[in-house]
Amino acid sequence: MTINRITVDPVTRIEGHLRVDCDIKDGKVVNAWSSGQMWRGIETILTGRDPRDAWLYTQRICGVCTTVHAIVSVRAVENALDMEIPLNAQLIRNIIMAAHGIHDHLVHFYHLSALDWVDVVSALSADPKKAEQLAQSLSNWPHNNAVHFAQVQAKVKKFVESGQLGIFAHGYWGHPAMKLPPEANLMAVAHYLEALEYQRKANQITAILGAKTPHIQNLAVGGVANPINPDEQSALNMERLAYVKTLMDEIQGFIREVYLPDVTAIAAIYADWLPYGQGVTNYLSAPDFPKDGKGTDFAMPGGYIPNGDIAQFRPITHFGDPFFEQNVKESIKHAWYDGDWTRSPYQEDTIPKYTDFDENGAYSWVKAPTFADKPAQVGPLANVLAMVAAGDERTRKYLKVAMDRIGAITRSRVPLSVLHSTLGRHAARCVRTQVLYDMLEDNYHALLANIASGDMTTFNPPTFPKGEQMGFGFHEAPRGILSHWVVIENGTIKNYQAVVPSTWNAGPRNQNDEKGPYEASLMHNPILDEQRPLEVLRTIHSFDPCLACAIHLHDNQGRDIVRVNTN
Ligand code: NFE
Ligand code: MG
Repeated sequence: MTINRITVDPVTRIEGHLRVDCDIKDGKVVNAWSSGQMWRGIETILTGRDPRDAWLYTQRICGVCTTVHAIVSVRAVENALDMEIPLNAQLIRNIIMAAHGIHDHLVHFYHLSALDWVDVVSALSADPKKAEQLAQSLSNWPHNNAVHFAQVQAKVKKFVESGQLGIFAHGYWGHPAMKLPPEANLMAVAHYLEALEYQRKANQITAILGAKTPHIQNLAVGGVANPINPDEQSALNMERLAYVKTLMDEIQGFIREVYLPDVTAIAAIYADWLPYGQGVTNYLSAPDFPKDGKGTDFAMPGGYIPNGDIAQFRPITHFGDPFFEQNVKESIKHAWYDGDWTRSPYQEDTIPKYTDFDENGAYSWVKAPTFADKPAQVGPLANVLAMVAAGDERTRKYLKVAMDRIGAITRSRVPLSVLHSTLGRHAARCVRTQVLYDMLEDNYHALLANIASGDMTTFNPPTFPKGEQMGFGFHEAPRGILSHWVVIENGTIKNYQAVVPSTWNAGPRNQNDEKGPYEASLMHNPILDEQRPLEVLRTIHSFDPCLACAIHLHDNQGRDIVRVNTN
């Protein structure tokens, strides 16, 4: 049999520019390459600047995970200064992280990836009454009724008849790998549209506390800039906090009664896909939602799981944990940079050297990170596995609900091992969202209780000693563990590096020529139609790629990395 090469460039419904190449033999992927096709220069401008300003710049690395590069930047500087922040500041940051994560996961499932499984055009032939029966068998969501479904159907019909599918243009409609009955497709399209509303409500919480979104404005090295006065007109008063609670109550129903039933129903109906997409099974995640000002006690555990064996889980236990610091390296052997080294982020340089796409040499702007010298998969699946390994009760509860639902539809006992897959990443993201909602509530109530106790402090001013300090911060961002690494000298930034979730997952082969997580997960995926490689999108989208995050060039000498003549 011949081997055919397919190149998907660019992969759409993601952030940034990603190219994926696959070799296909006998209808299966036998080799794969992931290539980041864009690069930028955000970190270059940090050298020589005030570390207190870094978060405002780093946050512009991405317009999707907007809060995360801000949070982790202040954490890195606070770690370098060995600082503690006030409890109120930690709780306000936690609420922002939870709300942003929920928003991000809803957008990912419904708007960035569901249409790999849901055929919008097929929804037109659904019987709204039967769609109602199906939807009501899955959940008590009040909008799951025939009248609403018929309205959605009429809306989509208008799109199709006009020949302008708009947001639904260019999907692989009618593809032989699409398996949902028309009624399930109609229900899912209805929820796609509703999810636009609910992701916005989650994001409003971020905006209320962060002053705006995308790109919050309320952080400071040492805490937050939300003055608290529960009675007066101030940045954070009872009226604002009550509004946050109203929004929380509104999004809870959608998370529990729509997102979870939808993901588990789709996973069950596509059970034939459960064997695909495993890839790299070393999993890395960060503990997050600190309960104290110092970051020594976390509500969501994280750590490292080698070879998919949760019995070997080793937790990361505190901000500054050397177990994390000493095991992270990046390799540039297969990336478009000058040299061939594998180094700790503190010691990296970034000198571009573009050579065109050379599958045996350099073929990506993304570096290849390793943990303990091995590639690692990051993201909600890594996070959920770590929480299960650490015995987190709520994660176990929601995971059981999800697995039982899949089991009820497939009429089988579904082992946890199915999570190591394309669909497993969706299921884990959904389970994580359930836990994030609990984090939102817990931190909201903790904030109110702490304010009620009379504590109004939100900021501890940092002081910068002479000489050199090094530090790193980590955060479990929506796409996985994010870390920033900073070297400060006499109060200014000497070196700054970010090792980002999509760098871990989208990275090319590493120093030992081992495949990165995207590449490895594509192996053995079935490809029914080489002209329309829907299956490649399914597996790649399940990671929720963000290429702007993955490649953020940095030059610690402050030289120009690129010159663009615009005349
Ligand atoms: Ni640009 Fe991001 C997240 C970060 S990355 S979306 O989550 O950090 O891969
Ligand atoms: Mg980097």
